[in-house]
Amino acid sequence: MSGKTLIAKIIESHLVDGVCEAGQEVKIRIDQTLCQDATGTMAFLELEAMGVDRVKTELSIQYVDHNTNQMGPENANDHLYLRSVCSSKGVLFSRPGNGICHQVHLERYGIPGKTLLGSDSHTPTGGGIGMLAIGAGGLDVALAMAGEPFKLTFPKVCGIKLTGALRPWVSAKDIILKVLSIMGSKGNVGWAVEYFGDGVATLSVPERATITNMGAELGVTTSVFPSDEATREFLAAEAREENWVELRADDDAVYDRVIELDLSELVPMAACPSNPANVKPVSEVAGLPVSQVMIGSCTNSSLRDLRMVAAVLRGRQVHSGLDLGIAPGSRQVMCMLSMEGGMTDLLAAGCRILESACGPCIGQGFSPASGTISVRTNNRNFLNRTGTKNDQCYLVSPETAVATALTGVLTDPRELGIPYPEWKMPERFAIDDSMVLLPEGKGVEIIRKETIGEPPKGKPFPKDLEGEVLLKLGEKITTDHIMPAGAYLKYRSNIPRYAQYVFECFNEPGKPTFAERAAAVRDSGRAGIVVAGESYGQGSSREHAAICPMHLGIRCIIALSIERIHAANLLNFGILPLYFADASELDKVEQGDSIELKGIGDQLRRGSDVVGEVVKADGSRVSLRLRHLLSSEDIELVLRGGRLV
Ligand code: MIC
Ligand code: SF4
Repeated sequence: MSGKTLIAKIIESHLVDGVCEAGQEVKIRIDQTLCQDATGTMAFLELEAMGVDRVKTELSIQYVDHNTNQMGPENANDHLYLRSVCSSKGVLFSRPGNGICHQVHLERYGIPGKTLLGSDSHTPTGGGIGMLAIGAGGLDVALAMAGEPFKLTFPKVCGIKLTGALRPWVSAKDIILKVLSIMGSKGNVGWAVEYFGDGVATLSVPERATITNMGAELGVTTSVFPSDEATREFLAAEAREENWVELRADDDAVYDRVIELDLSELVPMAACPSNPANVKPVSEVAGLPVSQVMIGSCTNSSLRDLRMVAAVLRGRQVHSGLDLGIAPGSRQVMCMLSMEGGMTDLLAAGCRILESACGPCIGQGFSPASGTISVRTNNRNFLNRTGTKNDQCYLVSPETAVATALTGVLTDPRELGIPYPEWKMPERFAIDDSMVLLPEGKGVEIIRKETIGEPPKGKPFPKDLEGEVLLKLGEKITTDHIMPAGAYLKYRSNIPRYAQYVFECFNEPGKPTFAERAAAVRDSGRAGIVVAGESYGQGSSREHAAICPMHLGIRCIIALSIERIHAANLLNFGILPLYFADASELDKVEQGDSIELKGIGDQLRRGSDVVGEVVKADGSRVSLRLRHLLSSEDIELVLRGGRLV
């Protein structure tokens, strides 16, 4: 018998149903859940629709970090609703200003060996402290709060063996960018990543969390680090040493794939526009003129990162040709920086201090000027995500970001020629949980203002599916393409309004929008269909990328492959995820064609093959070979029209 991976150990200790073998469906108990406000309102409306009085997890927490702009009443209405519904249902509420969900959760609530399900794709940040932390759609998180087990495919595990130690000016972000350059951002569905080897001990928990956070960009289910002395040190500094347990894979654990990284060989890296896996060494893009630098987001806004930035900026000035924005990850980070004097260094250097929230990472302000380069420490640089059309966003480490802020051009920080500030974990962080409200329980009035609408209900599938191909897309279509955030984020609680922006980036001036075309097809009684290439639904967990298309009458997505969280969201909202049998089948379909799938329910139940016909504008017909990957439970779910019917 060979030894076990850490991921297998945590799954086994939470197993409710299924067999722990790669590719098999398992159900696991969820200990903790987290929601953020942009996905949380729907999750709680769904929880209410399920008739749940009180959550059944060990800990459930709602953070307000995404929609804090409050342009108009919508965001504040969401906050009021969330605050009241959490109080009534037994959920902690982290007030706006307390920080970004993943950073605060790591600091105050993450526990090694526990399972965490979050309605945000970067929930695997918790893997930095040894949790099995997974992102999911809001409805799946609502089900977990209701006490239901979470269903996942037992992953194949890629072991990443770290040896050596990072050299000065090379940091955790460069490790995950290197991993992204090896594994890519597509084709990793069904995998999870586990870090092991001597190099692990050289990384502190905040550095590990940078790596597990951006593991989301690989498209893997989760990423996990062992829980060791460094984990104990971090928990002790958070006055939570009692939460520490030692956890690691067996010495003879067998991984489905092993990647070896000698940390001492790594160099500063940058993810170039417009995908996190489009990675090059910074030296290859050095010298590009930059109009703004943004240091923040749940990837790189810990005390470790910002202390380093403050130390570099001490006594120096941000280059006059650019703006440097800093958004500390949490109130704790902000307080520590203030107490230690780092905040004064940042202000004196000419930084723009932004709220401790997601902000620019999700296009909420600080958008760059058109046609200019923005350098950010975030995890995603999908086209237009900064809020500027056709943006050019480079993702880098805080070291590269601060070097760039000093010189005005993309700069390899090793070229700065100044000593690298050393990082030491504080003995005690500034702990203050007063911005986390504890629930009061039953009897609390749930405040629902006029901008908060009900989640829409699904409709059962017709016997024969007949529909129009409204859009034919290429590969790596992200949920940001499907359902843009930025300026429209405030409509998250109003599905008909938000649905107007589905696939907005593909609309052409002077022509009907996607939403208008889809609604017309829906109102004529036909189904809407979207086809795409590899890796459809990358990125954000936002279930709005399924709910809003559902509202517009989309019944089927046919792609070469679909990412995990998005495929689950489609099912939850009664949209059938199908796959082309091979790339030549995709070539048969054009936008404007009709597709007929006769006896769709019977076909799904009979096996994995689905056959149909493409009907061209001139009435000619071509046969179509498709596949599905649904369990019998999933088939009945989607045929019913999803979970909310
Ligand atoms: C993101 O980083 O894309 C988001 C915004 O945090 C999303 C959630 C959302 O769209 O509300 C995510 O990562 O899941
Ligand atoms: Fe917020 Fe950006 Fe992190 Fe998403 S990736 S949770 S928007 S900081």
